[in-house]
Amino acid sequence: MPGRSFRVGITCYPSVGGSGILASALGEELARRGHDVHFISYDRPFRLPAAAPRIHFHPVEINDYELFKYPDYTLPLSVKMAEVARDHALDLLHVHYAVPHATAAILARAMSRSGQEPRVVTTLHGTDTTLLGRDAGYGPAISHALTRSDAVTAVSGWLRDETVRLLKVRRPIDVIPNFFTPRPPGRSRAEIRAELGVGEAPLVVHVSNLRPVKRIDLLLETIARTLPGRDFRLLVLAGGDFRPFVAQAERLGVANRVVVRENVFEVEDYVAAADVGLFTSDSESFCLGILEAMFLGVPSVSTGVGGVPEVVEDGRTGLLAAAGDGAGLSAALAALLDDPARRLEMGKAARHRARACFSAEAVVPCYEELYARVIAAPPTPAS
Ligand code: GMT
Repeated sequence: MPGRSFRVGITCYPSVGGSGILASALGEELARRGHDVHFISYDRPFRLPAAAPRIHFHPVEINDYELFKYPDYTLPLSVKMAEVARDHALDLLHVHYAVPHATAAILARAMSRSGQEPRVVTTLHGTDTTLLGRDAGYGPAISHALTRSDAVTAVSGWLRDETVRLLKVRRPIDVIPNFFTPRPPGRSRAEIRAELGVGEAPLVVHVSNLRPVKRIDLLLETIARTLPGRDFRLLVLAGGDFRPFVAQAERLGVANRVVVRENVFEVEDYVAAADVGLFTSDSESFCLGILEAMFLGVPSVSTGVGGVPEVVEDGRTGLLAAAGDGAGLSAALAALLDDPARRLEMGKAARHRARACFSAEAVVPCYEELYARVIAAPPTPAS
């Protein structure tokens, strides 16, 4: 590892979600490069290995006092952050997803002894700005935490610009894109396809938490539009409950073409068994699902919303359609399903772009440089 090693506290949502996945991957990569990494959260991030050198986990205990109608997480989190920062001489707290993590980190820094304050790095992932930033009950607190962070990063240029536009934040925001490191394959393509019972039919894959912004209604509509005259299956790798969508799938007559797997750990094995990705979101700051598919040589058809055009080069490493455009998505999907040679060529270009621009080797040094920069500077004043 070039340069010095850092002692980093990482806070993220530990359950299924792009920001938690990215934060866990970053922690793993930092530890691999010799840094000491301390995860501070209410649960161990689900993708984090059970035991790994230089990775530590500090759970935040939450007391459900009778007096509280709503249990509070921000204060116990900030106290734990300050405690871990003191006991392990952390150089910095790197929080993923601003709410409430950035506010808790600012408070932890303020509670630390003068001269021993950890620096605060906040990484914005999307809905912390695009959804909560618009909420009058959160917006001012988010702006405050961003202004008082020692550095702020966004996962795409689009998200940086949206943050400035929505929150009127007047401070530099570094763009550091997401990265992905595929785990070594566990089961072969043939084994996965046998498990799914899809035979030799082309397989379209969708990976998401199924929140409303992902537009699962549009996903199913796109499948229904594309099916006539074609034989293929849709695999939904769901980080959420698919049951609310079953009725629509039946109404559209596509239920027998859809296979669902919820909360799978071996995402890579399933994605590698697919031929095309399909993503229909109304908003996406980056879309980690597209990147996972690209790394596995699977080109995607997607709405070209938010930061997605920074990930996918339309026509070369995937195909983009307008937001909400079922006909456009279906035409693009049909074009790839009907042309296996184009699909393969696009998949190869996608994998090449993913490795060149969005690998750990390309991206993690940007965080290391940022850490060195913020540690060399004095902490940002609290007010
Ligand atoms: O997609 C979600 O709703 C989850 C959310 C999160 O913070 O976990 O995802 C956001 O962060 C991901 C990782 O940076 C990005 O890949 C997603 O595009 C982004 N989601 C949205 O902007 C809707």
